Amino acid sequence: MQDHDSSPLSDYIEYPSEEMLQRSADFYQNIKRRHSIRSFSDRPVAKEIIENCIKAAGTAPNGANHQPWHFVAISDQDVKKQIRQQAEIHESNFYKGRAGEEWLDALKPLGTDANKPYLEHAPWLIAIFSEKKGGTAIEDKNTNYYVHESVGIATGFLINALHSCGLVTLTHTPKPMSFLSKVCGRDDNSRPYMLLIAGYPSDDATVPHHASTKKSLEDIATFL
Ligand code: IYR
Repeated sequence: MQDHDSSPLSDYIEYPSEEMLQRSADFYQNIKRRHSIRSFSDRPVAKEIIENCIKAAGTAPNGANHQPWHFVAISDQDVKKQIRQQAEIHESNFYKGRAGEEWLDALKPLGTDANKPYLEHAPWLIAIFSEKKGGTAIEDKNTNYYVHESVGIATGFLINALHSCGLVTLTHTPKPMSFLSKVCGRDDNSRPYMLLIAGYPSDDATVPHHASTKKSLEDIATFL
């Protein structure tokens, strides 16, 4: 490797192989209880929990450590209302036909429609932005690399973190999402990536059967 500043890996933990196997099984059992939820309680969730989960997301691997993401965490009722209003306008056009027949058919077993009450009911909306230009310092305006991949992984970390502390989420991508930049006060350098809804499930929350059927290991993996 080329010469560069570094320090010894000091926080790595090796587990005995039995424990490693148990941990892999436990992780799977735990993550398979994650479901996209579309009915939220309005029970509040402490800001510090969301802060910790965003800090966890910020540790995701990314291009050249430029960390090309920004998270806008919204609990303000007026801002949530604005987001709901704008998202529902776009979703209404989408469900009225803009999506096309094939897409609408694919969504039927999920039961989704243009009505998005959870955008107002859930205690937190986290708007995730990707940053076109950046660097390791916040004021940098250099090229960012693998932006989509980096923000996707960070979003995965965030969903996992929220699930781990007992919250449910929904990944929401209203199309187009450009209205989010304005509502969240982001400039041209920020591109809306996803809106993550987070909170407690409502008492009558359901999971569509269609969404809980997962492909087998044989279908999703090849071992060579
Ligand atoms: N954004 C829309 C439509 C939608 C699209 C896909 I692909 C989904 O998996 C679920 C919904 C909505 O939120 O209703």
